[in-house]
Amino acid sequence: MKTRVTELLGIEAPIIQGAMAWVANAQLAAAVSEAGGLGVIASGAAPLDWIEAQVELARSLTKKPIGVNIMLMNPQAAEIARLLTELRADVITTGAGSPSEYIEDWKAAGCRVVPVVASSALAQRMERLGADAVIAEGCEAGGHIGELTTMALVPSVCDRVSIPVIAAGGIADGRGICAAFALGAEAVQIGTRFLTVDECTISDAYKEEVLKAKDSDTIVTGRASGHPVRALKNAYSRAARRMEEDPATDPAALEAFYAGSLRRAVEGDAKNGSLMAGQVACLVFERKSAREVVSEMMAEAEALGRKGLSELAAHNACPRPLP
Ligand code: TUI
Repeated sequence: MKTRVTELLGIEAPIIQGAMAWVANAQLAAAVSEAGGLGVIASGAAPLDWIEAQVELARSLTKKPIGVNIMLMNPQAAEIARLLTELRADVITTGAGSPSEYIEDWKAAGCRVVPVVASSALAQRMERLGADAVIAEGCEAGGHIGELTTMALVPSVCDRVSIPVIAAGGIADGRGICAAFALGAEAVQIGTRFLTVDECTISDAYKEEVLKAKDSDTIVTGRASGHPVRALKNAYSRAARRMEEDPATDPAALEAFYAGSLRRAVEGDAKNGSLMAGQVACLVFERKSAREVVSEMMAEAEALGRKGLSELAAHNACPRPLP
């Protein structure tokens, strides 16, 4: 299918893989791009030489477009921004901040620029500065989140910018894609559903927790410090929340407690690591390949898209067999 986003990015399915730090490497990104979506390498807090090597590895694994994400809270963001210009990344997505100062250089290098926004104000600023599209990410998402839900944010952004909008947060199947399109989005970004695909190289312990999760199993920590993060409930996230709620907690001790927590989860410590995942972890209950996930979600969305409203209202069953 075609939308302005598939045309802009040169992809077949309007699905962008979320750039999950320590998770979204060349293997996962190449698998999603090979499946017809846009794979995205997360630069997270990784060293420059790792980022460059991952981009080169992805380019050797697929000839299709690949995106790279820059996490703007990273103190090294300026260096990474320069590296992505030099590498002429096909697509650059950004998160956790405003990429205003980098957009001009990226555009001059021929990159497509697609910032993640959590408000319509930032979306409008990004459009003015030359962004090609924006990803409107609601707080159902995993990891670092804003305040608004996808249901409120996506139509609000769509009403206020002319560039294409990609919906993110709370989408894990064809129903979610169809709903996002009804809100005005022209593509979706999907993170959590890709955590458990065969090509995702995170620990099995992390994958098992995602597969087991129910709808009430995520928690938001870090609100007090201004960096809210959604993750699965476990010993780590519950302890973080307790420390945040205790007025006697030393802020430096809390920062030290957060440090390295995502990496620990990715490497297999499902108790003391931060198992970042979105609320839709409850919709993820099977292990499949990236290709199967992309084609299944698109088939579900296309089938729903052919229905009229009253037929849609009668559709109330999960499109996949529940475990
Ligand atoms: O960035 C994300 N999700 C992330 S980044 C990350 S790494 C991390 N690890 C530990 C602690 C904190 C982060 C894990 N997950 N999503 C994109 C996103 N961007 N969500 C929300 C925003 C956002 C919020 C405010 C973007 C811009 C913004 O305002 C910027 C401004 O200047 O107005």
